[in-house]
Amino acid sequence: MPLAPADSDLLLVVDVQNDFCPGGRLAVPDGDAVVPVINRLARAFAHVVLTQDWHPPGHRSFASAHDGRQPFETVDMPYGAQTLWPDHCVQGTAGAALHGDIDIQNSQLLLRKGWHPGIDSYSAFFENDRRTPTGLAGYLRERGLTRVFIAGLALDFCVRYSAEDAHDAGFEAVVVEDACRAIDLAGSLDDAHRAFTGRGIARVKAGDVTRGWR
Ligand code: VGL
Ligand code: ZN
Repeated sequence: MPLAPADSDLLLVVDVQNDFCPGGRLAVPDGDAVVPVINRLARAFAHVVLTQDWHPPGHRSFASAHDGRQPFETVDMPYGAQTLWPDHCVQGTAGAALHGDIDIQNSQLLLRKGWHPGIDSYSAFFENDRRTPTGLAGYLRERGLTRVFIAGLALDFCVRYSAEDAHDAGFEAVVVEDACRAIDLAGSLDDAHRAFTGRGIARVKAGDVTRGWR
């Protein structure tokens, strides 16, 4: 079904950064394949927001910040269970930069997240404590944007939780599946699909969105 973005629609481009692409510190398989898809997709939208995972050195989501722990293990944080990651997207490093081929002249906001030293932030709306807002919901509301199309990395972490939170905050959430790639850790991709289905979050293809707009 063709979907022509309206003036109240936003494209949210999540974490298309060097560290999440092949050769990066937390590489998502085939992660850089989303870049041309997203560049094309963005041209169909009047409104685009980008996010950037942006951790201080020694961030508590890094396994290296926990004695004797390895990446991809789970630990208890004050706010609940947290997967530990390799050091990635450290503020100011080349790995934290957006992929160099991202070419979106019409983006309006670059939202950095994950900068609280002790809290991870998958979602573009809330930190992983599920209570600390990033301010994005207020920004969208104030601008009259009501539907959020989501693309980027990784489908089963930052894209998933951004879509859930957008939906729960009263926005319509649409995941552009072929403009995302997944980490797929311990069933996380199946979990993401179940979460989308359970909440009625639509999954579409980039070709459906851009059709008629070129
Ligand atoms: C992400 C793990 C850690 C993501 C960010 O962008 O999906 N995943 N930090
Ligand atoms: Zn991160």
